[in-house]
Amino acid sequence: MTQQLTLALSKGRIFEETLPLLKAAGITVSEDPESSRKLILPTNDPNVRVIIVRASDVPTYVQYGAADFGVAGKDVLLEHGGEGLYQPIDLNIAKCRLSVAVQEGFDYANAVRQGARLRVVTKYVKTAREHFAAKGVHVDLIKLYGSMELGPLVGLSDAIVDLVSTGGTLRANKLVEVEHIIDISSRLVVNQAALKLKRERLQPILDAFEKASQAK
Ligand code: PRT
Ligand code: MG
Repeated sequence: MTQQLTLALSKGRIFEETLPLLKAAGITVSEDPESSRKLILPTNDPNVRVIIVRASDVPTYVQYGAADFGVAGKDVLLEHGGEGLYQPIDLNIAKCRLSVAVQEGFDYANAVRQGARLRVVTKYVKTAREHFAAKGVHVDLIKLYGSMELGPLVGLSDAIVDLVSTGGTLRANKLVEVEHIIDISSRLVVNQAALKLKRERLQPILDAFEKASQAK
């Protein structure tokens, strides 16, 4: 019996940047998630399908085996915790960094030196808490789901913890990076049970992904 494989991806940059890796494994996705409303996309291989989920939900689908494997940012994996997931490959895609940023003119270093209690907005509460605890910075974290850059501009917070790639979004909102927390890229995550039960089917795809991502 041929084993069915389900791959969880999010729309946008992760889908776009995973396509060449899939191609290296001989898999082409038959529909474009940007124009299709379908959440289950067939591929040229009748035994491989792609499901489209929110970026932060990819680890959950894979953890519970609703998807055998998926692609998720390190940022998302740090918040999720990685339970039930095998993370064999750094795919070197969707690269960015997680940083602390403040409004231009706000003296972050001085505020920290004075032991001030800072309000920080972020989607990454767990990672941010660990970062500031390790540095001994006192913070009140406020969870947001998007547009973190707005926080300091409207007086919601002193700082933000968010992803930065070109820095254009910070610049457009008159914010400056004051601390680099961690470099981010996307990882392949595999359900631990699927790795054992579907190894024969999964391994060639993992090998192709690894080879293609090292070539980048
Ligand atoms: O958008 P949605 O709310 O559905 O989910 P999501 O934002 O989690 O998904 P998506 O597709 O935007 O991001 C998926 C993954 O891409 C993230 O988990 C990261 O691992 C990775 N990634 C790489 C990024 C960026 N680069 C990035 N620049 N994710 C988000 N951004 C955002 C950032 O939050 C900020 O608002 O882009 C803005 C900054 O970009 P620059 O270029 O202006 O610095
Ligand atoms: Mg986004």
